[in-house]
Amino acid sequence: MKRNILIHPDPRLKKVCAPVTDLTDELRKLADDMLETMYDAPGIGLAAPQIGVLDRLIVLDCMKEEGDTPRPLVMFNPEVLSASDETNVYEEGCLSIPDQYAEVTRPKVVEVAWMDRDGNAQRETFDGLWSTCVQHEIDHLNGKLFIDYLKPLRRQLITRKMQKLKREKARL
Ligand code: K1U
Ligand code: ZN
Repeated sequence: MKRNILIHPDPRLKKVCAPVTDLTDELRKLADDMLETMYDAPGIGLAAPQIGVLDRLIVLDCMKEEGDTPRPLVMFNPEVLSASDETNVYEEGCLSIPDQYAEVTRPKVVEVAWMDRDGNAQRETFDGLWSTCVQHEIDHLNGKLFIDYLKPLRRQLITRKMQKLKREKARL
């Protein structure tokens, strides 16, 4: 089932999410719904708070080129174990901040641990777009948006645009 994606500003997007302690069928269904919502958007990642659920759950699939084999990843309680000193700049977007893009500098390579859909512990090193995306999604779990890396004036400008967008949507 496709879920509704919250648009910034929304207090739920600023919350620190709670760790998942018990992997239930309800949470597996939530992960499936998030993948469906992400692919439909379309996006390369989605975090549970973006659909109003304050649990530490993210999904991602950065195989975005035509003909790429999909690689959906479901991560409960993702954690960055180590990050490279070398950084990378990527022009990021966010499904909760539609049509706004900005360059964000992040560690180029990160090692991440998580629990998968079957409850197994996983660990992997990510580089390139996968690294950018997994860091962006983990930020969501800590109430942080990519615009929080920007200068205050630029952030305020984007926030005002989003407030206007939400007012227009509410009028429809
Ligand atoms: O978390 C989100 O809001 C999803 C976001 C993830 C992301 C994008 C860029 C850099 C870091 C993290 C998106 O998926 S925005 C949409 C997007 O980037 C995209 C959509 C279709 C094809 C390719 C990319
Ligand atoms: Zn986002």
